[in-house]
Amino acid sequence: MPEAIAYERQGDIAILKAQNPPVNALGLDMRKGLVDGIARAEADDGVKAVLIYGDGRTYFAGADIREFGKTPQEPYLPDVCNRIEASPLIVVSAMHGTALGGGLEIALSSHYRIAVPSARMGLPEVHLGLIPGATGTQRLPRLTGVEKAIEVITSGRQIGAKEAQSLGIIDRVAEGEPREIGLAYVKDLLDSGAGRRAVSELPAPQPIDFDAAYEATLKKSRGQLSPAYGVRAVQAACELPFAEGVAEERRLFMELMGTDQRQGMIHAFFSERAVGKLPELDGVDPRPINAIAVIGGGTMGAGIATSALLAGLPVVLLEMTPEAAEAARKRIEGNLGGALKRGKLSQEKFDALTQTALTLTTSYDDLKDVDLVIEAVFEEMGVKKKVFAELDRVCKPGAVLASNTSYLDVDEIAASTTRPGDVLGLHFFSPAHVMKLLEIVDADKTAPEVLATGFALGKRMGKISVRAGVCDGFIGNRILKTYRTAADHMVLDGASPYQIDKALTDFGFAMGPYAVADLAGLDIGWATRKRLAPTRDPRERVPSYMDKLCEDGHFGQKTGKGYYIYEAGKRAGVPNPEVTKLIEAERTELGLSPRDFTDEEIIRRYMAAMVNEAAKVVGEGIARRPLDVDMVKLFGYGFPRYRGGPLKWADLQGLPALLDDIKSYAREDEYFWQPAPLLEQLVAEGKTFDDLNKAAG
Ligand code: T1G
Repeated sequence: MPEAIAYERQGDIAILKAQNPPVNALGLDMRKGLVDGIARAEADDGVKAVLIYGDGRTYFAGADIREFGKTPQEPYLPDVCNRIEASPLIVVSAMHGTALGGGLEIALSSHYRIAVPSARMGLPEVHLGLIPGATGTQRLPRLTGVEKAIEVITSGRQIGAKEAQSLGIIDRVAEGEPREIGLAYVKDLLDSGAGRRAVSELPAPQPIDFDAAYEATLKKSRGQLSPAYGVRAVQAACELPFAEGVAEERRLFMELMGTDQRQGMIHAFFSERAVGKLPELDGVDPRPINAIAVIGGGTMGAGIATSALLAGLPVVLLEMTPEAAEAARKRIEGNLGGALKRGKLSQEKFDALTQTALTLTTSYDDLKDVDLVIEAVFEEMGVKKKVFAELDRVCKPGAVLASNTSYLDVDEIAASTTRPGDVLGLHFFSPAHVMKLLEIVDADKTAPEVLATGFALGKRMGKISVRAGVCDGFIGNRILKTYRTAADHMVLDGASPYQIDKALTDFGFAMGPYAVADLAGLDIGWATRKRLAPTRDPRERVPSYMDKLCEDGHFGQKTGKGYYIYEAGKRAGVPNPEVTKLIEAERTELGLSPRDFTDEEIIRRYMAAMVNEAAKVVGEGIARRPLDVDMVKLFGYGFPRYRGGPLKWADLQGLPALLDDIKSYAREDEYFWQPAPLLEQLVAEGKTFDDLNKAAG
């Protein structure tokens, strides 16, 4: 096992090379290696300076996140930073890749900093429910001033080398390998007689109105704590001597370390990276994808085509008529228009994507050479089968045939072809070129390499891909239907849709279920209610008050009226009094006497329904692991990231209490509230959903 930090001497320069792939995370051995390396350099006769750089793809990318929640071991990172800065030798950091969190804090404790032009740096700890905990909140504002430091720390964004130099975070940018540019810079410094330069000895930065900044940050982060804590830590840099500021930073850091939010966000960090890795696909090579086709150029088809074009794939888009095909091109141009306006896409690239990489056709014969087809036509089985019959006729052997259906049975679609092994579901979320989630539906006959091809495409499109089994609504929409129903039941029993929306946004959702329904279009729910009505169990409670609004042509945002009324040009709506009247009328008709609901009870019931159905989805193997459900809800349904996902939230709440809730609700409505067998099993065995994640590997 190579040393975590390799020591080397070159002339009067000691070189500390970090070698802990893949990202030089600052685990215990790295921290010890740095402290020992500095001491060795100081004791090494003739050494005048130290160069620190990272081997492999990056400089230190931060503390080792896997160590969080465990007993911290010395040397602690803030002490390592202070030890580096205290050295009588000049210490220089040469950065490449991503110098993040504790990595940037090491650099800020160095006396001089140089970076390659492609280097990126930042303090992303807020994305882990934390704040910089190794002096970053005390050193950064001394270099950049308070406002910029607060912006960098509360956003957690990555900064490019050029901007970092303009902010005074780094001293020099140079082309070349980090080791070489570092050595050259050290030589320049020694030749110029430069001395050690400690950021901590710079004057305290000018204060601002921290209470106002704190409140504004808390409001903006919708209940997430860490950004607002970042403001208080920077405040300490202004109001306290350096060492006391560092102690205050540590106090705030450890307070956050003990929160559920920290656990939720670290769960999200690792789950986001694990969800696309399926052990059953180890060693399975995906089929090559050099060109794809999209059937249907409506909102979804155009979004999928846009996402593929942006991923560098040529797209053949098929529509029924030339006019419809041109309309699809217009939609794609609209999707790309935003990036063009913001300068993220050049006019030249825009033209190349919409004129060259995109080909329009009305003939299936033009699909004979593509490697993968995604069907995005009207959500009706007969229509889907017609399309797949055509694809079966024209597509080359080995082409992957995918359906973007949100609900329909992919096994049935596959069975309508002669090559069911080449069929899978690729369920995108609207707008498909923006939403990161991709449910990859693994049908009964889907071949492993076809599933692997779906994941390869998802990676290429920058999606968070999650494997889902076949059932009505797969993972996301199936669970949505259940917690949405729980909300509808609360409305019938006395709660208002607007109180429910408020309770859920306070909980951290970007929007409540009724505002989401208006955004998605009330006609979708209406069509589903009608589709399922013939087979509905009489014990099922399904409110009908919204059918009346839909019959009158009110489908939400797209018609200006739904649960809310939308003034032209305004995204947020105001409650629609007609809805309240319709609800009251239905309660009277059903002989229901409304009762009050607290926000807390609304959350408990809504989340209990979500968790219970999610446990059924995992228990049936529709989702492979609980973390798969969490990622679906985070990336497709606006679940607050700082809660980690519904099943992580459930673990943090305690499964026994949740099961008790469900059992108490079942006494009111045994049909709807049937405890998930998996939940009962976990409680009986004293286990958690996280135990299942670990077991699934
Ligand atoms: N600790 C442990 N493992 C890490 C890690 C880290 N900091 N960063 C990445 N990994 C693992 C990751 O799980 C994956 O593992 C592999 O490395 C490659 O990562 C005191 C408190 C650096 C931009 O928040 O943002 O310092 O899945 O797939 O897309 O103030 O990783 O292969 O088993 O993401 O090229 C602050 C987190 C820590 C940076 C590279 N630092 N990392 O992205 O590769 S808190 C961060 C990233 C801190 C101090 C505080 C990204 C990346 P596996 P990857 P990538």
